[in-house]
Amino acid sequence: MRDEFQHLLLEYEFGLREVETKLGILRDEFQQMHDYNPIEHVSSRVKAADSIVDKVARKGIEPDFDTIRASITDIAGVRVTCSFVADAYRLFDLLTAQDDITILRVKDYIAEPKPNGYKSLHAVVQVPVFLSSGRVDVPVEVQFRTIAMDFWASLEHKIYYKYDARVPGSLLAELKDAADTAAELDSRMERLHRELHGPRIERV
Ligand code: 0O2
Repeated sequence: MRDEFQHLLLEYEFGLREVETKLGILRDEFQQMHDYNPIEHVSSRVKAADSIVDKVARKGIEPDFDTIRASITDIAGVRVTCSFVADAYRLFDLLTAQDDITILRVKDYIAEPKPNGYKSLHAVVQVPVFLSSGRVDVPVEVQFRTIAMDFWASLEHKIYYKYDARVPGSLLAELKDAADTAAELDSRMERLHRELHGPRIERV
């Protein structure tokens, strides 16, 4: 049982590597072709075993491997932090257009932010991994966001856990306000960037 679980997690680890390689190739090609890097930072993680067990309990799903595979799609997660909103969408388009990538689900919290102010573009994609036993298709959740969105989300996450999900109303209002400020900063920075580089950003 333990070995089977370890093997399951290893498949997700390989799925992450595939997606990270794809993102690294896009970043390096952009840098070389356009002298421009649309990716600020990429981080990834395989969900900790404890968090998977918590999620299984929270969702009330059967704790067998097949159900876990089918129901929990963020066991492998990659976060792509970009300078500008346009880059977040551009990277999403370039990654999901690749032949061996299948889009399973998209949630565009940039176009439609969550009520608390959370913004990010989420895509659950399936990527093939070739093992000695054959091909397995591994779901990976990829989150695309700007530096400002990432800054906000990481602070909000800390506050949420500090208050054990019972965040006081005044703090929630401040967080929403901060999210609006972050969105305004994103717009201003992107406008400045366009002024600086002219239409070049449109071409790359
Ligand atoms: P962690 O620690 O990042 O892994 P799901 O429960 O995943 O099947 P859900 O919740 O509808 O379905 O998925 P969604 O909306 O795509 O969000 C999942 C992930 O997005 C979360 O993972 C967070 O990483 C991030 N996220 C979503 N909403 C918020 C938010 O309001 N604030 C912050 N800071 N992050 C958010 P986990 O598993 O919750 O956490």
